[in-house]
Amino acid sequence: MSGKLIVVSNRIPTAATPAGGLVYALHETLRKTGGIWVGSDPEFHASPSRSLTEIGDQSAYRRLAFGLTELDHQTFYLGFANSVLWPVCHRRGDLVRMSRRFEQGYRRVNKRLAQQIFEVAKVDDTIWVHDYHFFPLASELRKLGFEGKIGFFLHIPFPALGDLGALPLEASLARWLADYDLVGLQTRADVARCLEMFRSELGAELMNDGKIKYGDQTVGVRSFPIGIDVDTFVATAKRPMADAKLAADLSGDIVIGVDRLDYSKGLPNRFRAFGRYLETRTDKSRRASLLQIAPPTREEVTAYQDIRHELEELAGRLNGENAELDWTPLRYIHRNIDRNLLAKLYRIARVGLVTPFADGMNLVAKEYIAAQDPNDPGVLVLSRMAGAAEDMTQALLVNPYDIEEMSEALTQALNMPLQERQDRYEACMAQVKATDVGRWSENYLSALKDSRRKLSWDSFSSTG
Ligand code: ADQ
Repeated sequence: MSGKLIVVSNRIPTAATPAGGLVYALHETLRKTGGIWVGSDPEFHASPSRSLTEIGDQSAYRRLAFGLTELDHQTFYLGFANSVLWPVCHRRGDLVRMSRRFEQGYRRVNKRLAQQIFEVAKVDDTIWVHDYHFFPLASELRKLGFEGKIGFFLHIPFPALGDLGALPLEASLARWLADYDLVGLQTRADVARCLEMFRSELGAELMNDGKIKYGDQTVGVRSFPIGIDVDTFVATAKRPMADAKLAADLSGDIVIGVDRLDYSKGLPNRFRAFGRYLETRTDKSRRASLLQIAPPTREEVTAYQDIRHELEELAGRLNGENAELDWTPLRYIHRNIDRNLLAKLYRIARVGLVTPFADGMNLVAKEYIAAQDPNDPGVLVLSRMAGAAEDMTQALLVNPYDIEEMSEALTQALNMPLQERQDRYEACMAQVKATDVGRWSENYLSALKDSRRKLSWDSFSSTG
């Protein structure tokens, strides 16, 4: 890469060395290459100034924050990004909330951000934009005359053609995405949906080299399944738990779930499936516990308040009906947990229960596998609807709408012989290693470097 790398994401990490998969990987990439990370800082409430503001430690690369007004927060972030695009991409058109103000806020923030980035970008720089908050950013940068490479990576599922109808007409994903050089998606199924969208678009053509021709430019669409920082996670999980009392309290058959409290994660059905498992188990002396860690997220959005109430009611009922004086079947923790402790909790859990209705990838599935003891691994029960299921086919795959099937999978997982657990673990672990997040960002950036937006003659004959 000749110029510098500019990463754009909704949030910017404020810690000198951020913890956690994706943020850590991007931090490491920028630390090696130098460059700029642009994002909004939750602590930075100033009204949007014309230029980006330097924040945090600037030693290895620069961190530049953009400000959001209260109106931007309501319309761009809570509104269009999280009450329109998020539900559409997660097949929940019924939860979409429409407002012209949302669209205006989304366009306003993307336009302003493009201007702010244009001030610091040179033509040989590469801009890597992350996620659904910024679909139109490349279009806005192109309007300003930026001719350099711009890549996009979507972390959440690419919507099905039928679901795109729930977007306002002006929000044309095809038009917006065509202004990038390379669109990265999580899975092959996402790529298929994205190509289907382009195929149905007047003026877009699929070229011989697999790229999309749109107007006088081309865009590449490819899958880059994201992963975790495997070595760090394995090493953390191996260290013994510091709190001996906690380790003793958590003995027995622990089933673990770890998710942001989001309606896409399928938590109510997970609780129901666990309740069904308790009801139907033949050995009543066997006391499995579900440890569900679900920190709050986007609590100002009504759909998130509703899911919280539903879960609290379900948890109360499940414990009321099944608990004994010395046994609480469901422990439901509504806050963040230190990642070191999280890795150890995964390791002691006999089952990792990951049952989203829709999920771009789901890193918890990969973290659970990486944390296991290879000599005595636990079992991953994984929704077929998670991107992770495309390659982790040796997990126990379940339909997250089918309570009975999930309850049976729990029984199977808790009774699985050692040899089968090891075989399944090894197959899943091979996939986790193959998608290590460091390699993911290298692969993406190298493909972006090789991409070319302007039409070349060898790609000219179209396949319709
Ligand atoms: P998320 O929807 O946030 O990510 P996921 O991939 O599971 O979903 O990542 C969550 C991360 O947060 C994991 O690293 C997990 O350990 C951590 N986490 C969750 N609950 C926690 C808690 N209580 N305490 C501490 N840490 C917690 C989006 C998409 C996914 C996609 C990722 C990455 O929705 O589909 O896999 O981006 O691309």
